[in-house]
Amino acid sequence: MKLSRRLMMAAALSTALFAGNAYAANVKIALVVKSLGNGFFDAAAKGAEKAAKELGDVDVIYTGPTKATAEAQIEVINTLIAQKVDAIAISANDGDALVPVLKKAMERGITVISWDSGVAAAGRQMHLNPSDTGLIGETIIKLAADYLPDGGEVAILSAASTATNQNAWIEAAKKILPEKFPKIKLVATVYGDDDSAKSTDEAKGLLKTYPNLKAIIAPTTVGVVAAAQVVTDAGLIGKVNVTGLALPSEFKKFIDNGSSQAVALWNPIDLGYSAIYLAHDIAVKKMEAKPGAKLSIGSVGEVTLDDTNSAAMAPPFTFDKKNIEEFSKIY
Ligand code: RAM
Repeated sequence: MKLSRRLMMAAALSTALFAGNAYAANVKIALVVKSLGNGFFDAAAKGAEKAAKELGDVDVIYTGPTKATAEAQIEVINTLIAQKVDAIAISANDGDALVPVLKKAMERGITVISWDSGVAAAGRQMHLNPSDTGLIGETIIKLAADYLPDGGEVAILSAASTATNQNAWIEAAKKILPEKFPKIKLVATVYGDDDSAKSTDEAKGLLKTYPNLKAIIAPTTVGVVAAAQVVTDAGLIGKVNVTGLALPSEFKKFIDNGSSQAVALWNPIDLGYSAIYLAHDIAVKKMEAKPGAKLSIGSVGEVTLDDTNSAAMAPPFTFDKKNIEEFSKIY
């Protein structure tokens, strides 16, 4: 009896060693998103699972609140701290409000990184941007300007008013507007909170308040769908062009029906993959997040951290009539 138990233990041990796992439990990494039910984050979660499979010793906890608010994310993070996860990779609804709770997580030995929408430097070890912020800001204006040779009024329908990523892109867009797109007049910026109903109301409000509006720019995959649906339902196809950042699988129908000429985005699967990969390698101390560090991200490649420990991935990609069909099958 004793012998066979010892044999069984030896067998279990060699299996663990063979798996490269040396007794240790898997690395538990929480992929915390702005809100659940958002197709963009579901695509990122697919990438997260892909990374977990390749790394072989990761359990991904895909989680987030139902509403895209900082308060709701704080609750989620407190639960993850109590659960003793090894790492948190978060897309933040507010870069400052989350700092205290994320500091608490780091004090307890949890690795914290932000991705997509950043946390202020004090609340994370590194931040991964999907692309260069200035380039995204310019892209969202250009997408509208390309179809407005005579210029005209445009408005922005954003996500939450506290969202780090959208606020940075809008700021960058406003900066280059006068110099590069002097004929484009930005008349308003409104916030749909990455909530379909609120985004719909805000888009309707824009059309009512600005009868000469030529384009709605929504740098959010939730807002852009809502705006295109509103323009379609209002019979304004051809009068108001909807553009911004859109997930091809959700947005193809609006390129098809002409309510939008073109939109842009990056690969959300690669983004989620990278977030898990980096959180893992920092958590297991394979690499250290410090200015100038070159961090390798499996099949995605490599990024270099700047002096705020932030890095950016690839340039945004434009989707229009010619290619949206192909990309709609991927994400
Ligand atoms: C929404 C979210 C996300 C943003 C994309 C483009 O899904 O606001 O943070 O990166 O749009």
